Amino acid sequence: MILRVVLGDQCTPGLSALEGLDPASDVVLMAEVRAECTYVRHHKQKIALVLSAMRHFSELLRARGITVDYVRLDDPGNTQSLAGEVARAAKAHGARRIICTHPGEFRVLEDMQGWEEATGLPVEIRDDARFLCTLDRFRAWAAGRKQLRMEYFYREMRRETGLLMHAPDEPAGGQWNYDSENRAALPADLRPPAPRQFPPDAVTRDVIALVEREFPDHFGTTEKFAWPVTAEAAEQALADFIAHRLPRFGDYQDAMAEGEAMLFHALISAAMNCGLLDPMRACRAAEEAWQRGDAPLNAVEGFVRQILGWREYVRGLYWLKMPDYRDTNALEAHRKLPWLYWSGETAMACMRAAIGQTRDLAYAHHIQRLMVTGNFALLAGLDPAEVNDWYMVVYADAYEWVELPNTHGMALHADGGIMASKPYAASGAYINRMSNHCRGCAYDVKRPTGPGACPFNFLYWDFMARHAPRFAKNPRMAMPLRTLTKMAPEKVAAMRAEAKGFLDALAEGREPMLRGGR
Ligand code: FAD
Ligand code: DLZ
Ligand code: SF4
Repeated sequence: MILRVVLGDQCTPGLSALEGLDPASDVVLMAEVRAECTYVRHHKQKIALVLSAMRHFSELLRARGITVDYVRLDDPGNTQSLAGEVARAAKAHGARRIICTHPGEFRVLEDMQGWEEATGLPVEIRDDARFLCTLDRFRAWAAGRKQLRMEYFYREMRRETGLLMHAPDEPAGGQWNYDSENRAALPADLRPPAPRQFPPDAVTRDVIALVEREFPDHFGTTEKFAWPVTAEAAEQALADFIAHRLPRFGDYQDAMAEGEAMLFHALISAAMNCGLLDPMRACRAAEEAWQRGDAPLNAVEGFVRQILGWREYVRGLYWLKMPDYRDTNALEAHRKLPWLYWSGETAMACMRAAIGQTRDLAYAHHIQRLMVTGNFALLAGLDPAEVNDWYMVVYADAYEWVELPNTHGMALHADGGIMASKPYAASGAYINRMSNHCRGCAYDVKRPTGPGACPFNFLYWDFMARHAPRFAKNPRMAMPLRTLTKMAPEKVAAMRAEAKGFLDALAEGREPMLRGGR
């Protein structure tokens, strides 16, 4: 008898751990365990989503005649760790071997590598074939390269998969990348269509009650839970995106707007990351929409680039660079994460919007993560370990393989530039250009310093001054550094003093512009 282990983010019928399964003898183990719910104190919606997806998936396997040993979180005897449950099940079923699929996080791989010794049984860890680029393929691509630029990786992936290609070396439309056409702000008279919601079914309602009981202190609320928890629902979510939002996804990919949490985004990462939706299926569906003339190329290419390019690239990078990657702190950032990241209580309208929707929906789109909360953390010099923890906690789609490169590398530049050739640092002007948040903000985006000045402004120049020597030779930083050298030294000194005063005040929970601030 072979014990086949399926983790919470492996709810995929074609999972490599299930290949060759003999329904007459083999048993699939799926275990809800406290250790996985609390290694970071995940958003309540993330736990509910994963446990509900696991329960639904176990029923699907059973309906196919497969024996599933499903351990619920509150089952008596649950040892509350993956290793403990594997050992218990192996003994109970008299297993001869254990088969599993490569996990998404380094700490789980290390754990899995100890299962052989813990159980005395051979453990086979199979590749995770749900990704479009194998880890070996990525390693081969990275070998000998000085710079690991996503764009070049993406082009190889386009060639290899034939996605959006006219001929072997000819991208559809003649261009590889339409990023420059993805930068419009949302016009005042354009209301994005409301995405399809997936209200909790009976299984999810049970799980939400369990989460509220067992993890009452975790971040976030569950009232607005609307995630797909089955492959069927994930397919409907994709179809809803392709029909109603994909055509404008390209134009407004970088836009932000007050009261518009989702704009034209796909909302599929949470489902895709736990195995409910196949990434190639999502890319092909978008390509077909373009071929039918239902969506323009800039939208479809932008979408395919995110999945075939960025998603595969960050995974490859994670496994190439771990475990040392997460310990780097190239910009020597040591400030503690201010409480406002948890409370959302701030007079900064852009931060309040991003954090508020994160609490209510376990979702913020890419530009909010990168250019609002991420940018603030970068400029303020917040400790990467604390910021990484925050991003791991607060999003329904957070798994370290994708969260870490995006946060540590792209948003914080803590890897010293492996992922991005320059830091994504921006002043309030960027946020003002891409959103309408500044109009209703207590701060003045046009003021660089002085009472009511937008914090992103003085923090930006403080960041530039702080790191000027490091970036002096980086051609992509030449423009802001030149502007800095042209500024009167007193002005720079005033902004730096203001930045320090503001951050010290935040650390003490008293933001100057926030009435009754903590
Ligand atoms: P869309 O904007 O509609 O994009 C479509 C799909 O492309 C996404 O579903 C996702 O699978 C993929 N994608 C887009 N951008 C990226 C990217 N940079 N890296 C990997 N895949 C991408 N994504 C996660 O899945 N989990 C995370 O924990 C996560 N943490 C992030 C942290 C930071 C600081 C930043 C800047 C980005 C992070 N991202 C993460 C990437 C991105 O923000 C989310 O994938 C996206 O917002 C998910 O929403 P969506 O499905 O509506 O995506
Ligand atoms: C995220 C998560 C949660 C909240 N709970 C479980 C669980 O109870 N059992 C399980 O097998 N997996 C869970 N997961 C997903 C794992 O954390 C995930 O498999 C690892 O982080 C590796 O990607
Ligand atoms: Fe954000 Fe500054 Fe604009 Fe306020 S003024 S919304 S703090 S960028």
